[in-house]
Amino acid sequence: MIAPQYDRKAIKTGVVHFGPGAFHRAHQADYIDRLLCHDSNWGIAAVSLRSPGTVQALKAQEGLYTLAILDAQASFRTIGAHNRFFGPGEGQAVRDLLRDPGIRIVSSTVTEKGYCLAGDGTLDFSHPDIVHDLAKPDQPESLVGWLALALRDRRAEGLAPFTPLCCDNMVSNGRKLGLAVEAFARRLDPALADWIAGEVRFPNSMVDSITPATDDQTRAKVREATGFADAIPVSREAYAAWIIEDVLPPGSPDLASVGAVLTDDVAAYELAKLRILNGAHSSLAYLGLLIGHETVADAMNDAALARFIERLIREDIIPGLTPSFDLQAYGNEIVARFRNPAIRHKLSQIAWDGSQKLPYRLLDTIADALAAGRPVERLAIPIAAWMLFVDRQVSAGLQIVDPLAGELAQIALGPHLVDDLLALEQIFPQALAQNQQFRSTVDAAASAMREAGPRALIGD
Ligand code: CS2
Repeated sequence: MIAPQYDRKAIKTGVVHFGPGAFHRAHQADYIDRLLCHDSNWGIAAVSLRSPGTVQALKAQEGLYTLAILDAQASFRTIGAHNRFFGPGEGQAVRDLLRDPGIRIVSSTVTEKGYCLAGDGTLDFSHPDIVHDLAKPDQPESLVGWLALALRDRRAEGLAPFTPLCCDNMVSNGRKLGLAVEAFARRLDPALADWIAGEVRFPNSMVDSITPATDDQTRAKVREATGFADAIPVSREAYAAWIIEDVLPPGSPDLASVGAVLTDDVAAYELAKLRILNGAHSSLAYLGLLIGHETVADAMNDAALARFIERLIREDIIPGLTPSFDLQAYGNEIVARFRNPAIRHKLSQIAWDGSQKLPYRLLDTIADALAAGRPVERLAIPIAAWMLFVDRQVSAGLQIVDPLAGELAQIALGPHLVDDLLALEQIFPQALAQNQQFRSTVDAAASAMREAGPRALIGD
């Protein structure tokens, strides 16, 4: 294994990261690893208080693991950015660390569901983790509870706050997290909530790099290329982008020096990425799985499906976006990325957590199209495909990975699949669910798909 090009013993911890899964280790940790070559203040503490797996494995490898960049040419690097590790049962040590003024960034990739938000994007006070954390604010389970506790400690000790940096795929991710933490704190101590509102920056950020889950094939590839039997390598495509709202306070890591973009206008990039890339990804996932494909690249090799996705992007998604940059070129680049044969990105991975992903990825586009009088027939097809996917999983006795899995399964077993799914307010905002045009278009697409199969709808 090639060791990182900096003195790991000299690294101080400056970032605490909640959720050190594959995406974090392939994306943010890569930026930080390159930063550490010229600034040793930004080692990352990896925190995973619920599942021990990754943290244990990271510890066992002294924080070192391989990043495989799989594209036209493959390359392999050793990342050594993590220098502290906290798993289940180590909450007190995390609390102590978060008091350290050297910690400037508390970042997170806990997936959409990890923020405990309701359908309208505000904190869900009925979420069991939030109920728990309000009852026991010193022993939080949720990220929101953790941030509130750690900020409370900082304030009590007269210290400056750290900057929470949300790195999950949600519209206005930082703002939503900030409002959630403030609302949570307000229930406990209004003065703390005011301090959070006034002193803490919650930058919005857009993160992008296609990162398939690590499997035995990834491990074998890494072993063959590097000779290192890495238990936890990660792989991604060569493309990576990290766009961060330019509100980081002085003393923050210089992420721009390693290629992150700091800008006042994250919104345009964020919306374009979520709606084009993630919207097309989810559409490919549900349609591709119903047709019988396994990976994104397989699905893109299906000429009719690829044409459908390209039209969806060009004729349905892009017209709803403000053209602040060349969206067609951006869309074409995304389609080319999907075709990358070196990446085996399973459609089933993208299909997970549909209830959390559909709103930002497709439903917002549909709502905008309806408001502007544009057609929604094509956009309704992936929604119908998600419904039939849920139905198929349940009928086949297969697992649905989704925080609403219980509700979804119950609906799929009943007689009114489309109506009952549309009634789930956590997914479909009322105004959309009650829109007759939307309802009838989704209903028609689901019936046609059930009778004639997905190919009948995507065209040739
Ligand atoms: C994917 C994303 O799994 C998914 O749902 O759509 O993880 C996607 O690969 C990334 O957002 C790309 O940046």
